[in-house]
Amino acid sequence: MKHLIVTLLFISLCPLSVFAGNGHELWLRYVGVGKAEVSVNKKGETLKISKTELLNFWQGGKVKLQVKRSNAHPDSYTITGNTTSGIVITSPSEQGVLYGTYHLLRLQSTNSVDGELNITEAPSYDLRILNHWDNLDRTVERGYAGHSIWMWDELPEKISPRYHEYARANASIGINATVLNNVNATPQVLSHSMLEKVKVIADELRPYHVKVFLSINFSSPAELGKLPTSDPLNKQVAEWWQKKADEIYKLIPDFGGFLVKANSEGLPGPQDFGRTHADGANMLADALKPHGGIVMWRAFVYNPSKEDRAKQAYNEFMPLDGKFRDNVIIQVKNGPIDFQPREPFNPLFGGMQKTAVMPELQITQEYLGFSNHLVFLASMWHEFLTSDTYCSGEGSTVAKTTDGSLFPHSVGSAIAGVANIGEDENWTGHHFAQANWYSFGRLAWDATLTPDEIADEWIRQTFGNSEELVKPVKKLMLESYETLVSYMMPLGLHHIFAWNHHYGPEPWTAIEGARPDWLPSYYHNADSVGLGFDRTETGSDAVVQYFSPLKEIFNNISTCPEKFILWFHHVNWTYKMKNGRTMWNELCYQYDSGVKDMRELQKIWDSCESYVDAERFRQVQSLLKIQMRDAVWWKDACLLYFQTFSKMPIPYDIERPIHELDDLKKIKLDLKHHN
Ligand code: GCV
Repeated sequence: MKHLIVTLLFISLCPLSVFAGNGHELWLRYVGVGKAEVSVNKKGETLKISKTELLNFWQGGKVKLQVKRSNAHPDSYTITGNTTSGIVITSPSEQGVLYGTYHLLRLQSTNSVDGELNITEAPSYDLRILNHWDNLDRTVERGYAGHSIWMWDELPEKISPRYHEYARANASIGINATVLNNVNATPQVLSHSMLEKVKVIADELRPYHVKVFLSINFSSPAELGKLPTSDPLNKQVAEWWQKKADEIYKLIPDFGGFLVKANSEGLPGPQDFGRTHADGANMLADALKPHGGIVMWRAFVYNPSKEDRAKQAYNEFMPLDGKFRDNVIIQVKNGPIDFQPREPFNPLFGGMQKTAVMPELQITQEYLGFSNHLVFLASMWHEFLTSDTYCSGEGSTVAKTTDGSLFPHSVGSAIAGVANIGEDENWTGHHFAQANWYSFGRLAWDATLTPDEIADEWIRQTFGNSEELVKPVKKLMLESYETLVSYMMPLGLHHIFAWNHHYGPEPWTAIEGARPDWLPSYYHNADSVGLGFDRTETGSDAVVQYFSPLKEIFNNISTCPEKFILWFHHVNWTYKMKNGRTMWNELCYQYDSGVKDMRELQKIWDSCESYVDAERFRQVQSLLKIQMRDAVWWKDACLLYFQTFSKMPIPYDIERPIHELDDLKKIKLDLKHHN
């Protein structure tokens, strides 16, 4: 007993020492031992979790947990009371109480339990879902944190403790669903033996109210079911899917539904049979409907054609608006190309109004330095969610077009994030990549949260409340996104990555016979006149897909925001930017500022050494060195290459290139496993 008291005293006096510095606990580093008395008004597995969490960690006295019927959103909750007389968490559902519980603990961890609490929270999006691009052999497409956490070989017999930890982490930030496997799906995922494994994971996640979905391959009836076709209008095919749905729901009664990548990047789909995306989605929706399941049908489609790739998803899907069943949601990537460091929003947001549309964000950093670069993505997603589409006049933000406020749909609202989770001890490779998982959950819960608010709460929970640490680390996080855009692809440049991976720069790549829309020159169009993709009405006319006044703003070079100028315009090297510099000089200064700002971010982290445990400090410090070197690599590669077209000097007051272009062209990274 004495030993226990001494240990507890030590724990509460020395918070950092309770945890190894490996980051495995994520933001859930509750310290100390709970002193709570917790009462519940009902029995239930999820309520029990709330009770246990509070008994273990709440320092503030009595808490009453109550599930009470009401018309409020089922996931909503209220927290009232104070630490002296007691706190009451009320929700129409058990999961709402759980979200309230984690919110209360979050307030405690961030030193924000102050006086009388009177909090009401309801989620922005009904479905807050992770998409794992995890293959059944446990490799992860675009995954940079080790192998998949789903141990298919061991299942269904052996249950990894990770499943439970994963569910808890997600529930703590309001994530309530997950797609377990890659959108590049194999038909085998629907075999009975696989479904029995999926069932075990679903059982593990259920108490935390995380619902399981699967990505499916459209050719499953032919490939798995051995039917002569997978044509969605074929009766046998529809029956095959119905039977498959029955089989799934027998094992997993609350199964969420299917995510589908069809007729995209070589995957099969309804167009193989002369049918439309709506035909395909509706056939699957009909199979799931009796069970309450939904279809998330991806709009990420493009083909090598004369049409600008940025226009293709809109062209394909707009004519189908209103033609989908009411349990279909169209899942659209934030930008019209593909998760680039910076893109304008995809015009399907606000464009499609009669069909539910959900944003797909990429948490894993496929195009943002893998898990080597520190970049806080709440900044990017905030910019996206608050972008004005003008579809119903001013203020029609992307968030409002998708969260049900402008266009309510009976299927509800949803938002997806491509997970950055793997079996690395710290889950995400880079300790700061945890903040992106965290931010996705928090923004899905409350799309109005600012990057500043999210960073603040994440830092306090993950590293501690010392202001000497919170202030600089917040600055580091909040500046990281602009910094990365500046050293990689400023001014609207996009997709100038290396051919066989998306890590380093290769604006020069030219591969004979390759799909032109997979080559950087397709996007940057550098020539003796200038740089950038002409998407104005005299170019590809992608601007026409946006509502007025946005289309006019983007169309006119003098009103187009300069952060998108090379996205929408082919700009002369000598074009005068708003600050009076030529476009060429501005490009140089942008790259240079990316490098300079990186040096500042490095300094900031070093100044935090005494506030962070040695293990996490060193890991981040050494990754920042890599990021710093990469920033110089990006700057030199892009400026030296584009200079071969501009034929203008790099302004003499900025850092000189330290590489030769020919040497940079020889760099070939062996990153195929990431491809
Ligand atoms: C899962 C990009 C990525 C692919 C990804 C695809 C998609 O092209 O590079 O790895 O495939 O997007 O989102 O379907």
